[in-house]
Amino acid sequence: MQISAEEVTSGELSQEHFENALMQLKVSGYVVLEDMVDPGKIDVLRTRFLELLEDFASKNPPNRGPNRYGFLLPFEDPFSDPELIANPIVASLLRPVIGEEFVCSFYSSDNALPGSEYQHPHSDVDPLFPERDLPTPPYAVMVNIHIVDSTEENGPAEMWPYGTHLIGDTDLIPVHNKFQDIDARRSSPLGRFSESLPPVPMLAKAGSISIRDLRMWHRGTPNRSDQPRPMLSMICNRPWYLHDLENRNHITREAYEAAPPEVQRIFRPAIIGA
Ligand SMILES: O=C(O)CCC(=O)C(=O)O
Repeated sequence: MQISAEEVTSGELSQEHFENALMQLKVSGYVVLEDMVDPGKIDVLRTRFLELLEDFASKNPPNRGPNRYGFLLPFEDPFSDPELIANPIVASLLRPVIGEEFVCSFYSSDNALPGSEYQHPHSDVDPLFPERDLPTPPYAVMVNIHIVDSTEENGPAEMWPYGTHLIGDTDLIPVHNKFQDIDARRSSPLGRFSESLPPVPMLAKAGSISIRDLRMWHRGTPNRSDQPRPMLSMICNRPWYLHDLENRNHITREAYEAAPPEVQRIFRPAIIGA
């Protein structure tokens, strides 16, 4: 969905855009908002981020499948810009879905490098009530900030926008950690399902922000270009749900106290310290 400069400046979507975006998020499970971040800011973010990625990839093995890395972001300029992490348009869509008091429990990145492969289709979250075949109301979303174009060529994430975020049957929900299990995927019920209901690539220009229900089935795809395809990734959720207690963001006391109140509110699950 194309967001206008006036909407970005005022921090408010038109009524029509608001209703449309909310409907996409609730029904399809995700929405892509285009032209949300100024191209100059994106250049600065991309330049700094690619330095961090190069450093991380030189010191760590791939952790999300071949040539694919995820790592937490430092809470510092340019990543701590309130326009990114407490964006009023994003917040206006999150509040009716995951509540007024939503927080960010994981500020990270997803990076498909050249040579990355298909991931196992997966949901990013285990069901809250695994013993019950019941969908619950939404409680967590992934907010991706696109700092490069996601194209057919460079490994866009693929989505299954058929209500997969509403499935409560744990026998069907794909586990989220089998990223390289391609043979099992092809022969599993999910593999057969993915042929009859094919995934949709999440194509997005740099400067877009996408929001997806964390339960939705999706996967990474091969990056066939010669450049990395990074995305900044914020998991936002109702305050009682904490995504990954062992991998929380660290924020220095000084940076936390210097942040605007809304950023402090959103980032209160982080470990705040010296
Ligand atoms: O980066 C992507 O395209 C998707 C990554 C993903 O879904 C994951 O690593 O869980």
